[in-house]
Amino acid sequence: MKKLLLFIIAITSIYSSCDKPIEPIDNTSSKAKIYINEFMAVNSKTIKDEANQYDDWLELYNAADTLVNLTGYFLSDKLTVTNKWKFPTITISPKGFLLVWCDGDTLQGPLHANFKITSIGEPLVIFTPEGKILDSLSFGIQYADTSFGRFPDGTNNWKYMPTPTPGTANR
Ligand SMILES: [Ca+2]
Ligand SMILES: [Ca+2]
Repeated sequence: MKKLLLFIIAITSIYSSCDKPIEPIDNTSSKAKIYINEFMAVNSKTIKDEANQYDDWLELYNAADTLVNLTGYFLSDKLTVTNKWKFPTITISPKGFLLVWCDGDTLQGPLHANFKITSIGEPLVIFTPEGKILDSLSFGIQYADTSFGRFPDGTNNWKYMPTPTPGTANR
């Protein structure tokens, strides 16, 4: 009986030590609060990428209080294609923003996706490495140099934004 009790105590302590987080990186799909927060499908004069081009872009927002590791996650413009563009090795800080160029110019830098955002509307999706949807939206017609975004950041309230804020809080 005593041996059994000791065994149970040993097992319990092993399990509880496994539960302790090693570092504050939250990349489990159930806990991660990463949102497609703002995007622009027709950029003619708003912001240039590293190659001096006015290209489509989207902004991600981490609504959580923990750093999130996006390595191995995917962005897609099709609900049926879970592995369209793979994020590079990258994290997004608590309450932080991340700008991804959607220009098809994958050789221009690590944050250039292999698809563009159509101005007539389509889905945009973040997939987990396991192919589960982390965030998605479907949008309608988009207008030049007006972004479409959540306000306040990370909420379900979407609006056209005549004053785009790529990489910073929406307004
Ligand atoms: Ca480009
Ligand atoms: Ca923004």
